Amino acid sequence: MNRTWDVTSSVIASTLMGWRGSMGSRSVQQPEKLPELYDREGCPKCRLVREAVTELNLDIRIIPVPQGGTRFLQQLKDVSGSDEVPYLVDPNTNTRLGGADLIVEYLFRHYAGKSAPKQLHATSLTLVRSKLATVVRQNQGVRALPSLAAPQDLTLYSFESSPYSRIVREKLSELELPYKLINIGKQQRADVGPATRRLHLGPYKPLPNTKRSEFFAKHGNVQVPYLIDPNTGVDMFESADISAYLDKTYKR
Ligand SMILES: N[C@@H](CCC(=O)N[C@@H](CS)C(=O)NCC(=O)O)C(=O)O
Repeated sequence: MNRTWDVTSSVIASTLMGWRGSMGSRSVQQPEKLPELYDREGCPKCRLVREAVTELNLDIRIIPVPQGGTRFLQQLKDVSGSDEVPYLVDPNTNTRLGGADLIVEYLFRHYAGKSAPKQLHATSLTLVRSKLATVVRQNQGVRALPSLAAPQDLTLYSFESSPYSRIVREKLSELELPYKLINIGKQQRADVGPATRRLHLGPYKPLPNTKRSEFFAKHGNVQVPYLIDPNTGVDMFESADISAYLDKTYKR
């Protein structure tokens, strides 16, 4: 896929989903242990769970189970009794759940003390839109590629609707690389727009005492995707560079 279409089709995919998974809640109760999500980029139901996780501002461990992948398939079957994604394991509450609606409702109930918003329900219309988003992306992220395992999990800063972050998440899915997904969805008007051309005039200031303000203090701006690979000591911005790095390091 050429770069222009890669970015354009990712923007179209986010537009098809109404840019859900852009906003993150202002407060978050990050649990002690990371909830784990068996996931596949491009799976219409998994997308709804990831949208919910962005909106809750929750960090989570993603365990990719692409079609044809074997690295985590048996583990998924062992914990869930099936090969279906999405599947959530929350070690904080000893919860194991399959199915987008059940997972999303559990996450909202447990981590926000309220019911999940209607737009995150897996209605037929929403699933058709989510499927279309995958078609527009030409099924990227859906099928496994031959890859090397990473001894330690990678870390990705992202939010679900971010077109540039999607490109990286698809790659991590195809290469069956588990990662800590740190969601830094937008929390105020001033966060809207690309890092280099925000719609808000004047100097950018994230909300204080947030993951965004922590990121800003470290990097001088807030931009996703941002990848950290503890296996090689690499940390980097720029979706095209990150994709090339992942191919070079993990694709066989
Ligand atoms: N050239 C960069 C563009 C990255 C970019 O613009 N990311 C947007 C999200 S899609 C961003 O970080 N916006 C600022 C924000 O969310 O605060 C890349 O390819 O990674």
